[in-house]
Amino acid sequence: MLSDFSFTPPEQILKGLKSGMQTPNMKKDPSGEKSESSSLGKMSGSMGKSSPAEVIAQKWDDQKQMLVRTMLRAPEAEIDVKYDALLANRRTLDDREIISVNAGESVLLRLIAASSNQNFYVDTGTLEAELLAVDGKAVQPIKGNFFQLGVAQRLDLKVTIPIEGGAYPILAQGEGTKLLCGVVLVTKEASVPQLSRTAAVSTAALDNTQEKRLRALNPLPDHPIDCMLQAAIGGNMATYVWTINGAAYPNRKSLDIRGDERVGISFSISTNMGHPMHLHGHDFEVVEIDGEKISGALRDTLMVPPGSRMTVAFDADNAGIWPLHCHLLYHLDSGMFTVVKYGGADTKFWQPTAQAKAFARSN
Ligand SMILES: [Cu+2]
Repeated sequence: MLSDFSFTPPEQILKGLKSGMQTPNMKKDPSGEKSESSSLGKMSGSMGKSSPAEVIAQKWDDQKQMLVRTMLRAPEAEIDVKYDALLANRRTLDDREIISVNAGESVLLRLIAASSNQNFYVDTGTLEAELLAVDGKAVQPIKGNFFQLGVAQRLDLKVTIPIEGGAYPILAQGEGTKLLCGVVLVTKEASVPQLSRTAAVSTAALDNTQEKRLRALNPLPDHPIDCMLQAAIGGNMATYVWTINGAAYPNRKSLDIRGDERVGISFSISTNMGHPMHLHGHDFEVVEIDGEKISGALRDTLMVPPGSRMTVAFDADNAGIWPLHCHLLYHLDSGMFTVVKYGGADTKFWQPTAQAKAFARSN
C-alpha cells in the first residue's frame, strides 16, 4: 500500500494551495513579475512547469516487448503538493518492510495507490513482472519492470524469484519528485541492501504509454454507446478551484443517464496536471485514447494526462446517484466532483444547489 506523508496538516496544505503559496515547482520569474496570465482562466504552462531536464519516464521497449524505464529530456511533472515522505505499507525506506520469499517461487504483488495526492511509478528492478490486472480487473498479461500507478488505482504484478535467491527491492517513485518508497523481497540468508529514500532525478508526468497497451481479458460485450456524456476537466490555479464541465462542487451539474444502456464518458482536459478520475458503482472499459479506438482495460479509475482525450464506456446496470471525481484529494475537496445520475434514482439526498458544509471533526 503506497501512501504519501506530510508533517503539515492537510487543512494547512489546502489553505496554502488556495492562497497560492504551496506550488512547490513554481519558479519565480526573475523579472519579479507574475508570469501567470489571469486571462487564460485555466492553469497556465508558465505557472509550475520546470525547464526541461533529465527525468525518469516509462516507455515500451519494442525489442524486449515490455514496459521499461527510460530517461527523457522533459519538464519535471507538475504537482501541487510536495510531501515529506512516501510510504510503502506505512513505512519509509529507512525502515522498509522485508518480505520473506522462497527462491524459484512466483509472488503476486497487489500495489494500491492509497495516497492523498501523489501518483507513482513502480519499479520492480531486476525482476521482470507480468501485469495481470488493473483496479482488480484482469488484463491480457503484459510484461514490464516499470509501471505507472495513479492515485486510487491498483496494479497486480506477478514476479518470479530467481532460483539463485537474493534481495529484490520493489520501489515506487512519486510523480514529479525524487522521493522513493518500497518493500524488499528477500530469500533466506540473503542480505538486505541499504536503500536511499531519494532518487537522483525526478520523474516526468504520467502519460498514456501503459494505458494504450492494456487490453481487458474479459471486455464488455459488443454494443454501441447509446448515451455519450462529456466530462471537461478544468481548473484555475489562481483560485485553486477544480471543475468538471465548468462546475465545482457543490454546484455541480450531474451527468444524467436513463439506465439500462451503454454509457460513454468522454474526458477532455485543459490543465497541465493529470487527474485520476474515479467512478463509483461501476467498472468502465477504456474504449478510446487520443482518437485511437481500443478494447482497453476494465477499471474504475482513469488517469487522464494533460493534453489527452479519453473515452470510457460502461453498462448502466446499477441504478443510483454515483460519484465521479478526481482522486487527488485536494482537487476533490476543491470542487472536482460530480455525479452520474440514473433516471428515477432516489434524489432524497440530492441537493445540487446546497452550499458545502464544513464537516465537524470528531477526532
Ligand atoms: Cu485532479
